[in-house]
Amino acid sequence: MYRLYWAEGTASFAPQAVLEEAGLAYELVRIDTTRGEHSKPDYLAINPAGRVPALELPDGAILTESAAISLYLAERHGLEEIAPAVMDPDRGTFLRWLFYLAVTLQEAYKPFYYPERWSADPGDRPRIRARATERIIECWQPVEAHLAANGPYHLGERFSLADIFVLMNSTWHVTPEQLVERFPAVGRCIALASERPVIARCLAQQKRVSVGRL
Ligand SMILES: N[C@@H](CCC(=O)N[C@@H](CS)C(=O)NCC(=O)O)C(=O)O
Repeated sequence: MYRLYWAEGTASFAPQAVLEEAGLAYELVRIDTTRGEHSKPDYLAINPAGRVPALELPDGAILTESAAISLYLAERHGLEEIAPAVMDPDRGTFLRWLFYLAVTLQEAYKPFYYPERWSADPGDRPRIRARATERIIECWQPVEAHLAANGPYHLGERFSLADIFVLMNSTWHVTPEQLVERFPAVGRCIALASERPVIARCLAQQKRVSVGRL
């Protein structure tokens, strides 16, 4: 059985959504990041980077990195509809956006949430966060342009893992209503993705945990 080390409001959302899309049995292990459990020895023994998510495979091996875990699971379990296979004409566009969302957009949120990693001087924090806020918007712009021209999903009418990553990134936005107001094509993609039963279930679970009702 898979074991997903998971925390609400984190990059564990996408791997969980893929496990659910595939209908796989898995154990969900909550890492309470609000109490710093991701930095404690028990979790560091699983993921020495101290980041969530991590996936334990049935043979005991550990995978980290949300995009790698998600793609691995989708390909391993034949979810070719949401992860176009090697010879699929949509493969290139799919990989382009999956990587962009995981590597560029996702990372743009880091200085906002962890400004202390960009400067040891606490006085620098407001400036780092202000610039991160601008940078986040810059990084959403190409996503909006692509979805406006090719949407509603990244692959047109075909829902994919890339759309799960857009939704996940949007949950990190401090003012999601402003994000969708500014980027309507992103808003439409997120709204459609959220209506899918599996995604709705994962979102509801995040909410339940956030208000202390796991
Ligand atoms: N690139 C990694 C990023 C993982 C990551 O940074 N997760 C955040 C939560 S979204 C985390 O564990 N933060 C704790 C920390 O950085 O100390 C992935 O996509 O899995």
